[in-house]
Amino acid sequence: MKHLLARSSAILPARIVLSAVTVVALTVHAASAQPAPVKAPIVITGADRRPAASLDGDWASIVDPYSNGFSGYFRNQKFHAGDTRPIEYDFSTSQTLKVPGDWNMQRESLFYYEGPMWYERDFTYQPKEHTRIFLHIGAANYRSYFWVNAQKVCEHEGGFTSFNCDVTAAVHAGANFVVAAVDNTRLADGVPTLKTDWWNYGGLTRSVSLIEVPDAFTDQYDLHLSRREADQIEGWVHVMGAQPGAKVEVEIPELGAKTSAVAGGDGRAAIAMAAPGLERWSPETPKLYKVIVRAGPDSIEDLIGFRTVETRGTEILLNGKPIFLRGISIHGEAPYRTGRANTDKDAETLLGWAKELGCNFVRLAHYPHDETMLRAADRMGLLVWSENPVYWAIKWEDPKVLAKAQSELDEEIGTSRNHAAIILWSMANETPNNEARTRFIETEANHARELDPTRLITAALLVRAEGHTKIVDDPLGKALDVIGANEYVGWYEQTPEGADTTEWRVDYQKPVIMSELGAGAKAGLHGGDNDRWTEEYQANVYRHQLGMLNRIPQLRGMSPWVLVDFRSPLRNLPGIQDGFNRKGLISDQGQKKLAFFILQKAYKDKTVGKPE
Ligand code: GCB
Repeated sequence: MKHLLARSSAILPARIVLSAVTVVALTVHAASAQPAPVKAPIVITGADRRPAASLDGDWASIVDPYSNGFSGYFRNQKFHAGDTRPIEYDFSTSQTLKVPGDWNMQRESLFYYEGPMWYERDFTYQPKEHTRIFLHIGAANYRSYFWVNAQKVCEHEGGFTSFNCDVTAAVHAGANFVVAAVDNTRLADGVPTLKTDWWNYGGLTRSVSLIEVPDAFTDQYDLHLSRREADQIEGWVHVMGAQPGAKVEVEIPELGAKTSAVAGGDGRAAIAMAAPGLERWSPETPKLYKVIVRAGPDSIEDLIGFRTVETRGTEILLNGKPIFLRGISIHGEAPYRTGRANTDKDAETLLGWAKELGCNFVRLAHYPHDETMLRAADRMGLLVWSENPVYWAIKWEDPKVLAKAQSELDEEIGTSRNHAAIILWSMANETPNNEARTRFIETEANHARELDPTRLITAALLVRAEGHTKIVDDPLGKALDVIGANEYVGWYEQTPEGADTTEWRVDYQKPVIMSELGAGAKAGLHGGDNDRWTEEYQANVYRHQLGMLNRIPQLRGMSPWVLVDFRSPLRNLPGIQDGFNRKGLISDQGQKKLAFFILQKAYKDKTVGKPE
C-alpha cells in the first residue's frame, strides 16, 4: 500500500500528489478540516465475498457544475432556521440518487451532465478492536473523492474498477457520515480520453459497502490450475499487515484438499496444493469449488473454477484442447432500462442472451465490467475477454497516462484474477499504429504478464486494406499472445457482398479473434438485403461475413459487435439511431433482430470457425 501526502490550505487550492500506481496527480480544491495523511485506495480480491454492510440505496446528492463543494460540502453541515452561519448547501434537504446507479438515467436534467456530483449518506458503526474497516466502491466514474466524518479518506481515478479506502481512523461509535464527490468530466489525459463510442455515465455506478477485516487480512490471492502438473493448484496468498512468519491456509473441502504456507517478508505465501479428482471448469461444465483462504483470524470463502488456458502455434487450448471462441461483444449497459449494468439480473439477462446465441465466449468491452458479470460468467460457463479502457487515441507520450492505464490494469487484474471465466486480458482497442503507442501498450502487456502469467494477452487491432486484401500486420501483434482484429466489411466499407471477394493476410502465426464486425439495424425496420438500417441488411452482412471469416486460417474466435444496442452521443440519426449505436443483434428493449438468428444458426451448427 502506498501513502500519499496531502498538503491543504483553506485559501489556496492544494495539489495532492498521489502514489504513482493507484492514483495519479489530481488537483483538488480541498480544505480538509484536519489535514492528515490520506492512504491511497487498495485492491481487495474477492471483496464481494466478504461480509459487508451495504451502503446501497438512496444517497443525498448535490449537482455542482462549478466545483464549489470542494471548499466545504464534505463537512456535511446543516442549515437550521435562525442559523447565523452562511451555509449554502444542505444534504439533508437535497434530492437523492440511487446507488448503485449512474445519475444520467435517474433524472432527466442529468441526462447529459458532466461534472462533479456530491453524494452523502449516514451510517452507524461500532468500532471493534483489532479491526480495520474499508469503504468498498464497486466503481465511480471517473474521478472520485471520499470523506468520512469530514476527514478525507481517499481519492481515485478510473471509472470501471473497484477500490477500497481504509476508513478505520475516520469512523467512530454511533452516527457517521460519508461524503463523496464524483466527477465524470472527460479528460484529455484520461483513460479513456475525450471521445468514446459509449455514454459517459457518471456517478457511483456500482455497489458501495463497508467491509470489516482483522488487522492482518488477505487482501489479494491468486489460485489457479497448474499448466504443468495435473490436478495441482498453485498460486499465492498475500496478507496485508502480516507479522513475519504468519501462517496461511487454503482449503477446498469438496476435494478434501488443504495446504498451509508461511508468508514471507513481503506478506506473500506461495501456494501449491494437490487436488486429486478435480473437475475442470469449462463452458460445458462450469464447475465451481468453495475455496477457503485463512490467515490467522481472517477467513474468506470464494467460489472458484479451475482450468488452464494457453496457446500452441495458432491454437487456443482450454484444458489442453483446441477451442474455437464463439463469442459476442457486450457493453456494460443494462438491458431494457439502459444506463450502467450493475445487478445480477442485468448480468444474467445479458449473458443469458449470449448463451441463447450459442456462445461459449464474450468480449466484455471496452472496460472492466461489474464483478456481477464475472460471477455470472463463471456460473453460466462463458469464457471472457476483459478489457482495459485504453480506447482509440489516448496520450501515448504522457507518462502520467501510462501510470493511469497501469493503475486501472492493477485494479482489474487484482480484483478479478480468480475468475475461471476470464481467459484474455485485453490491453487496448483500435489504437493508431505509431511507435509511442506500441511502446505504451508493450509496457502494459509486460506489466499484465508480471501480474498474471497464467492468462493470454490480447488487444483489438485495426486492420489495413490493400485492394481486396485485408492485412493484419500491426507491429503491436508481436507483444500479444492472441491477435484481436476489428473490421467492418459491409458497413463502413464495401457492400455486404464485398466480403465474398475479400481475402485476408495475417502476418502472425498466432491465434486470431475477429473482435469486431457488424452492421447497424433498427429493430422492426424491414426492407431489401441492401437497404441500410434494415434488419435484412444487417443479416446480409453477417451471412457474407461468415463465409469470409472461414477463409482466415488463423481464426480461432470471434466476437461480433455487438449483443445489444447501446447509448452513444455519436449516433444521431433521427428515427433510426436516436442516440443509440444500433449494431446490436438485440435492441435495447430486448427485440431480437434477424441477424441474431443467422449467427445463432452458425454457432449452433458450428459452420463458422475451425472444427474443435
Ligand atoms: C469500433 C469500436 C466500437 C464502436 C464500433 C462502431 O470499431 O471499437 O467501440 O462502437 O466500432 O459501432 O463503430
